[in-house]
Amino acid sequence: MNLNQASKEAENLRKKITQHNHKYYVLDDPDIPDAEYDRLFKELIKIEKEFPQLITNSSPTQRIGTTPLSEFKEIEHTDPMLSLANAFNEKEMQRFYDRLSTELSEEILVFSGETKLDGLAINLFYKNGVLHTAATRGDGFTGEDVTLNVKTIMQIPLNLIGDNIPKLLEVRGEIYISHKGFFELNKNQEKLKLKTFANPRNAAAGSLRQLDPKVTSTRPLSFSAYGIGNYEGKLKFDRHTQILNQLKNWGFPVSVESKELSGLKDCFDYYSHILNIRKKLSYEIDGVVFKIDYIEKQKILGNVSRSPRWAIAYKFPPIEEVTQLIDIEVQVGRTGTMTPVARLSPVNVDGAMINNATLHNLDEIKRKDVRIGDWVYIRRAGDVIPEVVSVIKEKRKNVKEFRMPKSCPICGSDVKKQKDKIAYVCIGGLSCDAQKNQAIIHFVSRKAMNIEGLGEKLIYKLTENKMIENIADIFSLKQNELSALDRMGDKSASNIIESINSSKSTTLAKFIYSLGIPEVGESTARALENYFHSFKEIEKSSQEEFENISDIGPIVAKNIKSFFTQENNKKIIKKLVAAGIHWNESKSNYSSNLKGLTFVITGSLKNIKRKDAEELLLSLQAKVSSAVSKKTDYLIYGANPGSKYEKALELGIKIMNEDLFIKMLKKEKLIN
Ligand code: 9MJ
Repeated sequence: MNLNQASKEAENLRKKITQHNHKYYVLDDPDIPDAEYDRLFKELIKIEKEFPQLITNSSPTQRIGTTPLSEFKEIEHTDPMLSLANAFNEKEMQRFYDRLSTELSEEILVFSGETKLDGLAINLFYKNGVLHTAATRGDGFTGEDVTLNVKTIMQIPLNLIGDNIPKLLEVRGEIYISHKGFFELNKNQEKLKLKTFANPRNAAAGSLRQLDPKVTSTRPLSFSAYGIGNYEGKLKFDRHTQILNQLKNWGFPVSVESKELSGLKDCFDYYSHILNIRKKLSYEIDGVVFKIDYIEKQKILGNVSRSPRWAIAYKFPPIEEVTQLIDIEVQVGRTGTMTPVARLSPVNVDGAMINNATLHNLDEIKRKDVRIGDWVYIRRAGDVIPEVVSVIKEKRKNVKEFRMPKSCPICGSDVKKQKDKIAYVCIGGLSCDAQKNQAIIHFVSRKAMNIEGLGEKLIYKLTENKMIENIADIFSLKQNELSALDRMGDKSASNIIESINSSKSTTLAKFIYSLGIPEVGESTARALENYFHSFKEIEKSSQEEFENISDIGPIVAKNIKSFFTQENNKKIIKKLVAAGIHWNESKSNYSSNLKGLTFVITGSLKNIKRKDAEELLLSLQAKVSSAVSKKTDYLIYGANPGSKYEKALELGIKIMNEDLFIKMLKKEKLIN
């Protein structure tokens, strides 16, 4: 065989294998015996061995990469990955329907009804029909590059099949593990004396986040497509149901339960139907999703913050089981809060083994009258912490009442009830090992300073040996001190020092988040960065100033102020900065003419990404809204602006095209 013949033959075999993969893994309907498939595969391997120059990245022989990664790179989604707003009962569903009905001036709304898979959202990016990259949702704008792992999932086509292959296509869907896959995976993990997974969702996440694609390839991961992001192609789509159908034609598994629905009654019937068949499904779902079917109408409704206004997840009620409560212990959190936790006789709640459940606080224990030895109902909903719902009083025998300890079980300090609050706290502060350790664990976590290799066990060891007392001490650790620890090699110690050093370059938001200010999560930290752009400004601002920021209420504002007032915190921050932690404050100390103005962006922008445009506006202390109203100050429009443009004209709102907007950004010296 010469190269030319080999190239043709390899192409032919790849096409055949791709078709058979689709029939076997997606349609569950193979039309050749396994032996015949193996013969085709071996034939392709033989040609590729003889002519290695013919191997392509998307060849079916290249599903399992050979070299493990050292880390996942970040990938920016070209179109943000939104998450769904939830409805938990009929009333909330009705309210959603009424709002859309009013806004669209239509009584009967047409929806695509879908099951809501409980897995991990993923973005598959295809260039000219070939899988280019795959990324997790991350924060919606940027995710982790898990391409090599995703390529091992047989249900995901490496090459699209069928006609009208688009130039660009982002496929959105869920990676999950079926009940059967989960059961077998855990059985195997037990056999290998490895950690078992609490539920299919965790198992899917753990399997996808393996640095070695060989490991992922052994995990029973499945995929289901439910939408698209960025798309450039010949076909035009008017309806979401059309998109689902086309995704099927291009070779993706799409839920067979998807259905077109008209009106609210159809939606409620669909919900009841899926709830009825839920137990019979081979995978876990936690509700149903309703999406406005006509794309034009989706555009009219737009998005709010990170959720489409044209879709909702109507969640199923949580699942409950009965078990015996063996004991109640208290856990001491990062801020000293004592949370009573029920130790349970292990019970399987909808596929997950539950050993512990939260009792929230002492008031809750009293209200529910929970006693040690009681038989209790345990509730679990999706990925949230299981909780004790109620007690079966009829079964009560030989029980003991729980008392909140007077001293902290970890450090022995006094326990006090917080003023005006229900929580009991250990007053030990950072002298309490539990708080100390939890504060450090939070500081190094992925979304905070992201110091890899500094796991919980090691942190406990370091504090126990008095090698670190607080978060700032991490930066004084020496490699030889680390490698002197039990079971710590030179290489691991040097890796840890390296990740400590590389963590020093961070963002202002991540740094604020990592400090562990009570009730300051990632989004509040980001709001603080967007508003102030300067750490010094944040440190010296007043509670009132914090309250000016939308999303920050008086309690959080007070927490922030009081955090920066405490001497001990000031000392630690000083040390952290002296250790070399830094971030970019280039937009700081800037008072723009746009402060406080509200902008709406519509249509497609050519020269700037919408997310970048929004972030630049936020950095100028302007507000960005998704809907045009009397409160809008400016509408920025790109190509095909649609109804928001009309509405802005109607309301007499100032409008500016993309070019003018870019000029304005240049004037504000935000871009060159
Ligand atoms: C799930 N999880 O099954 C969406 N989803 O649509 C379905 N998730 C979704 N749709 C837009 N069926 C954002 C998320």
